[in-house]
Amino acid sequence: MYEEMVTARHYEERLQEEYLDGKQPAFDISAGPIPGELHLAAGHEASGAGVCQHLRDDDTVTAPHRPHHIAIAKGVDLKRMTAEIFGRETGLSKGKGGHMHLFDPDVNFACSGIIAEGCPPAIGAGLAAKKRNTDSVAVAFLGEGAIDQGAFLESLNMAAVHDLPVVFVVEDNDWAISMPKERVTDVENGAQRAGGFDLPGARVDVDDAVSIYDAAKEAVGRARDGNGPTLLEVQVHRRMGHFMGDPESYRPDEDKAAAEQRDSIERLAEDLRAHGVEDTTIQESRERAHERVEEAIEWAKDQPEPDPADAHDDVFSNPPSGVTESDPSAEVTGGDD
Ligand SMILES: Cc1ncc(C[n+]2csc(CCOP(=O)(O)OP(=O)(O)O)c2C)c(N)n1
Ligand SMILES: [Mg+2]
Repeated sequence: MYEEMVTARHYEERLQEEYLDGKQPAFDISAGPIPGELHLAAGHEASGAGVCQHLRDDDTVTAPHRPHHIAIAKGVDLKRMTAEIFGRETGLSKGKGGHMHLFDPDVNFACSGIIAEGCPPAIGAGLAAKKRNTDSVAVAFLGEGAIDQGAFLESLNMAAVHDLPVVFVVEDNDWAISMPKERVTDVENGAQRAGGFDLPGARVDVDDAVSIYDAAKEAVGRARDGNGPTLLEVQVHRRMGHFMGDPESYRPDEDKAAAEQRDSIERLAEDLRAHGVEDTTIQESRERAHERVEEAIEWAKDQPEPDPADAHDDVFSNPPSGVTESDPSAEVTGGDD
């Protein structure tokens, strides 16, 4: 878990550097090697690592717009994921999805830029597992800012009514863009939502990977054993802006400083030391993680850009009339997608 968490943190720090390349001084969002928006998950690492430790490749995970730590923990190929973020042809979706639309069928991972939108596909995966009589489970991650979304609440209901092998994991980082949790919802503990659907709910109050691991073990075990869904809320923290370029002018300095104090990676390192793990072992783990990230980024930056002539390939399942897969320049005259 420690190595995975260091990988995820270093990944975000390196993407931050790459992202800013060429975008200054006027912050041109389309410039540089990573065009478009980028939501980094530094501070969320304990959640992905603690939960996904209990998952297999055949289990499904859906993540929100802040997905990298979860993708890494689920075992998504880091090189192809990085190529996707850099918009390269060898990316997971040939560079057409970008960082909010990572999709890897090899390990059943997907994410979406629409908040709470991972919940319905996760219950679909849970229903499929149940109908196929397998013991696969599905986990939907979402932010605390999404706990009043219809897609989430309807999914809780459906999962409960059909007793589906699904775990909902709410990552509470205290903020939804510039909106603190208490201004948008009356429940301090998002896991209370479970009560309305008569399913088990639990909250992990500290940014601690081991506590999240323990809570997720119970929840995933319950789903795998055929005992239905669980709602888990886990406390994480946001070390960076909502998206890259967010000046965070709405955020009190003390809040950011307090969040940084709650570093789950340092906490886990201390736990490891307390359990007799040598500093050199911890350091080697860090070095392996850093090397893996550097290798993925170097590889991705070397990959070819997609051919503009392929722009419409794989985009429409039923192309609008006038557009053929190989002739994107043709005039679009409407369609039924
Ligand atoms: C349905 C929907 N409404 C609004 C948005 C715009 N939006 C993007 S992220 C976000 C806040 C998400 O906050 P939270 O769920 O707490 O996740 P966090 O960013 O804190 O990880 C919003 C409102 C969206 N993507 N989808
Ligand atoms: Mg949030």
